[in-house]
Amino acid sequence: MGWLSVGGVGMSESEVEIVILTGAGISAESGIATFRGADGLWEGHRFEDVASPEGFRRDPGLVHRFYNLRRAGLGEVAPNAAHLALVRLEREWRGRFLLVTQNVDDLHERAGSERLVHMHGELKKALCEGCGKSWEWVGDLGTGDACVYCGRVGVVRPDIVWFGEIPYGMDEILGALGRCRIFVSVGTSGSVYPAAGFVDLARRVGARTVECNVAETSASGNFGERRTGLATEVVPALVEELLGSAW
Ligand code: BV8
Repeated sequence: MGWLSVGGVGMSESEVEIVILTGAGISAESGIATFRGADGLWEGHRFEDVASPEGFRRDPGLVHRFYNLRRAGLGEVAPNAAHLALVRLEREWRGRFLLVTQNVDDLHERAGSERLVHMHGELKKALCEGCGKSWEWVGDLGTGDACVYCGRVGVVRPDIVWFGEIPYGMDEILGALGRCRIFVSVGTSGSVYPAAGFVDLARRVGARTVECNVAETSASGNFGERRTGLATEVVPALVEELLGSAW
């Protein structure tokens, strides 16, 4: 077991925890559009209007269509070199590791990630607002679908965390952020909370913070380091550096 000098403090590698946060930018080179790369509108609707409980109550058919299109699109995309580099880091890093994604696509798990939290839910899951149960779902969802557990109709929705709803896995995420020595964000604009505040929590415990993005973001000033470039280029290079532990 090697020793690392983390900020001048000697630590055994098994103590060094890495937390990775990904956003839509890591899936962009796989062909999945980012949220704010476009004009932030979907079929003329503000994203926040469609991805909200109010939007779902107002027009469930529109919201189901928004997610059905994205769920169907998963069959046409594949993980890219950035997803695969994070799998290598998870498998070869000798300390603790947690990958938190804001993305609702399935590219991280298809790449092989296991220590993974989908804090904003998953396209390939359905949720019953009647009994609260969730289940795997790969086809279209609609207002006529019944809950596979309680049988109710009209209360089934995509298992997605919408604006104003509590993200999944927060206890695990906050625990890891409180222990981490390295925090890396990949492909996120830092425009949605609480994810956008994770870097501050990592800095508060003295972690090394690295932002990987193709461009500067409103959050860039909160990071100690930046790796500017395409995720498929900068993430494999950063993983190589971290595993070389020459830092
Ligand atoms: C919460 C699922 C409390 C849907 C998403 C008023 C009322 C209620 C809440 C609020 C309020 N005001 C503010 C809030 C909080 C709110 C919020 O933050 N609003 C924003 C608009 C200000 N947040 C919430 O409501 C959250 N819940 O606060 O509950 C709470 C808090 C803590 C603890 C307990 C309770 C819930 C928010 C979840 C919303 N759901 N997604 C869906 O996906 O359909 S958000 C959605 O946008 C994404 O999931 C993602 O998380 C988020 C941000 O998107 P990004 O991933 O960053 O993507 P974006 O397009 O913005 O950026 C892409 C980046 O990639 C860019 O920087 C680009 O440069 C880069 N890039 C592009 N290509 C590449 C690249 N980088 C590298 N390589 C490339 N090739």
